[in-house]
Amino acid sequence: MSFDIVKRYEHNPILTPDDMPAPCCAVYNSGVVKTPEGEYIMASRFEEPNKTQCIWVSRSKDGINFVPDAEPVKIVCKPEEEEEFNEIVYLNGNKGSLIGSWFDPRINPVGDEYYITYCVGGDYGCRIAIGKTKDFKTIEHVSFPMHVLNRNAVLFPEKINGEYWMLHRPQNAASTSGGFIWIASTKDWEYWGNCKVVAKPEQYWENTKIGPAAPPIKTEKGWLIVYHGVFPNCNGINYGCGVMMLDLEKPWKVIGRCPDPILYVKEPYEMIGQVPNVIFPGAVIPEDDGTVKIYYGGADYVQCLATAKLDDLINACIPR
Ligand code: M1P
Repeated sequence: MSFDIVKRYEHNPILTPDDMPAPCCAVYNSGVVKTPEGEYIMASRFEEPNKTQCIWVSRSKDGINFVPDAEPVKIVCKPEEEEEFNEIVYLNGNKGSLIGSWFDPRINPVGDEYYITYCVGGDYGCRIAIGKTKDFKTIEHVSFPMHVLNRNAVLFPEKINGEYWMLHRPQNAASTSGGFIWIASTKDWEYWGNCKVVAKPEQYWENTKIGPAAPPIKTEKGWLIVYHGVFPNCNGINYGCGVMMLDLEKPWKVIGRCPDPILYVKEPYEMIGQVPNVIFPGAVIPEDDGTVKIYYGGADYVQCLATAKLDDLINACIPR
């Protein structure tokens, strides 16, 4: 059974608003990377009490105990891009409003560079942004790869067939509901094409929508993908986390998938928060001992950690 292959860290949550150096009402849905030097860097969605959101980085030696930076990440763009950037990320057409919104960051190592994919909110709806960073203190804006009403973007770590590839989720116009996992590719980070549907909900637990969660992991069997799926409760939503395998050369082709969630809402810190019954994975970090660390947000409030054996995740994907 796939239900018991993931173990929650016994002292979850690993990061809460009380750990942060500035007032906040939530810190969650983080992307994480382990650098070649062995440092874990976590970029979290940080919500100020006035609901402005930003990305806040914390660092760790063991992947469990994280120390937040003194201030949030700065997002910078070239002077000629500033007008477009501000119009897209700020509310009220940026007229007198400083309420911007960037959230749900993913850290994507591509080659020897770190790309940050994240969502921006604003007058036009949610849109994916891509940035690049060296020090995780400043993110340099690269592009808005897709039209509005797109989210959950993650990047493949290497070129496939000479191009860079991204998984993402177009959403319904009216709400964040709806949506399948799509793929697109680019040669230059500016213009994207080859847009294809990769996967749709298949089981009850993921009935409402599925979205890519963490950058794909290359295995001998294919690209291992962790994703979130949502089930509609009579009083709201209920999230789970699933796995599937994509073809190494044709990453739009699902070659294996687990019918059950590998992680589903069970603990109080996943049920009680700003949005109840949410587990929102954002990173899967392979370790040398064959395990992986799975980082996920709990109830849109705190940051949590779980572990699994990489082989168990691979074997949970039933070939098709
Ligand atoms: O509130 C649950 C989640 O809702 C959105 O995620 P998605 O539409 O991809 O399921 C995001 O706002 C996410 O941050 C949030 O955790």
